[in-house]
Amino acid sequence: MTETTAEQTETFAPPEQFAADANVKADEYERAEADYLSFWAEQSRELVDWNEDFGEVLDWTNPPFAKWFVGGKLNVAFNCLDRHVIAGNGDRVAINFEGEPGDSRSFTYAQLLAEVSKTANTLTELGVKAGDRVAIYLPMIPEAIISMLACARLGAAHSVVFGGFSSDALRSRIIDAEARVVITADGSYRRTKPTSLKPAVDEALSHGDTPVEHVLVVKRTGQDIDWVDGRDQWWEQSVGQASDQHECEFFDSENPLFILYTSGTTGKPKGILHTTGGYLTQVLYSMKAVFDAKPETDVFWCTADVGWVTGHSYVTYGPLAAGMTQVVYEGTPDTPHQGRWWEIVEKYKVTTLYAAPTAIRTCMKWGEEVPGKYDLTSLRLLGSVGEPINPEAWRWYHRVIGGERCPIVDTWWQTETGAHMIAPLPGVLSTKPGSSQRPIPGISVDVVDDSGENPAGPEGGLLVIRRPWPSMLRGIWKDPERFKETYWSRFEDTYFAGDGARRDDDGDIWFLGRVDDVMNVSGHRLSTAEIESSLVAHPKVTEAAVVGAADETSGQAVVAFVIIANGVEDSPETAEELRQHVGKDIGPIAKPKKVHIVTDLPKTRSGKIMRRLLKDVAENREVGNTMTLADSSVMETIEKSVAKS
Ligand code: 6R9
Repeated sequence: MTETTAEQTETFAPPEQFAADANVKADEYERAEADYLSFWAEQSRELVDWNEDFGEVLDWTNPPFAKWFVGGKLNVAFNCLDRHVIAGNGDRVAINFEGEPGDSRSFTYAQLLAEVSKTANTLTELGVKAGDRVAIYLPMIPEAIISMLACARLGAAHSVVFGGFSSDALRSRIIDAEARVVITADGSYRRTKPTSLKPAVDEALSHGDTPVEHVLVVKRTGQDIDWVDGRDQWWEQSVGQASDQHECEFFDSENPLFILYTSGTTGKPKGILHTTGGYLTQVLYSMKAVFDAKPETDVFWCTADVGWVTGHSYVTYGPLAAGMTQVVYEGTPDTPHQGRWWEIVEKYKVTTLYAAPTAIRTCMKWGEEVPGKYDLTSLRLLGSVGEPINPEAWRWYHRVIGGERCPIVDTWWQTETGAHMIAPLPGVLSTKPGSSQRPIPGISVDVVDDSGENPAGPEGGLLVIRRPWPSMLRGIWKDPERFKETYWSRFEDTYFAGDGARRDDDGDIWFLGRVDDVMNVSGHRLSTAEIESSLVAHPKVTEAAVVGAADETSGQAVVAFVIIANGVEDSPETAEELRQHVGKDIGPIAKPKKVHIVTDLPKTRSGKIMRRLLKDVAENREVGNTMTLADSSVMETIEKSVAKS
């Protein structure tokens, strides 16, 4: 047996008590498979409060456009708030907020309902109606969650734009979604320094080409900001004075809930559209089955920002709809010290921690004595999301953070899938470091070869999803053709996820990374094309190629190869200027780790850039087969200039 197979067959059985108390038992897989539509209907009726019951479970007469829980009516915010208050749990803490500078606030379910009602009344006054779109550009503060729920309450779709994105990124998203209102803050705290947000909104709206009528501004840092009279309003004044009573309407199961933009293989981000009934059903089912949610006793903490899908499903909608007490933290893991996360776990007695492998690897680097100083015994379940978790990080997470007592659920899913798709059921399966294992009950996936006809061999193949699922994306905003083309054209009636995967001898799934030109940097999706277009838009650049190079901490790092214009100096300053340019243009996470100035790029005879070869260079490997290059000496020249820089 080779070392890798030995590693891969090592498993960790769930602790006995955990298995005995688990919400979901082993028979669920079979039960769901026997009739997956009845299974989802049953879950939906059990977990969601429907104001009017649905008829047909799934309408798939016009694939790939799905309708789930046809004719049912619900309100997502009612499910996240009112129903818990009605059930007598109004005094349960919904959110324990921890600000980066050390301020904290908590909201019970009754208080959160009052805040959301006030915000819904304010938005109504600003003209927001069911069917409209609202852009949310906020730091990780409770107002972000309150704003999302207020939109959901009104039947308006939100488009949350990550606070780390630039004004250009914000502007293009506002224009594409035709948002009428922007909710933002003066600024936020990042590594103890106040950073500004409102100026990016001002800049985004300064071209006069957006439909935005109002900007609602939360005061977070108190820094000086510009003000546009008639357009801008302080949250504290408007929401502060609004009534805390709001009667909600109930909307169709397929009413849009949100649009969330994500990187694809072309430069233009895709507006992924999610609706209400199916989304809430699967998000709630995953809370129950994968996170084994126990609302009376659990303290849930998902460390993701609401700017990403993980924050949508597992900060805002999942935990609140499930009636959990959760922790929301504004800042970075090492502010003001490297033990901040563990201090928070100890302070709030967190039971369920959901984080990204990149953060775990960073904590590993800081050393186990850091978490060793805190009491982490409240933890009972750990989760991982965003990228493959390498077995070494998995074991560290299991041993150092979980005290060898907590199962780890490695959850594979995407912005497009809305909720978990592949993850172990923690009370049922023996977990395996590095593998997401099996689709959750009710979901059917496969790993196929390039033709899509055959199961992939041991070296792996492409991950596909066989059947529609409740929380699937309903389309790309205003672009049905791109929706079909991107996900449903490679194989007929089968969803193509864009991920490479393989199955081991037990049938467990291991992810191998993206198979397209999408990079994964610290669990965030970035497209090579998007960064390349940003670089070539700079006057000093004539051509650019970007690759994701393996990186110990962030999974992948952005490495750019650029050809500069005549007369521009080949200097470290130029490279730095280009890095900063991308940071400003797209956002700090897109800033290349390295910019190599080169005189040529490797191209095929048909003119396609061979990123594979550049990746070899970026990862310090011997360069692979250059036979198809138009000019085979290019790679030597590139290697020489890279060695120099
Ligand atoms: C939830 C989220 C989706 C892409 C996905 C895949 C990668 C996410 C993973 C994982 C291996 C996991 N990914 N979770 N790869 N194991 N547990 O991250 O959504 O930002 O849309 O990214 O992330 O490549 O296709 P999103």
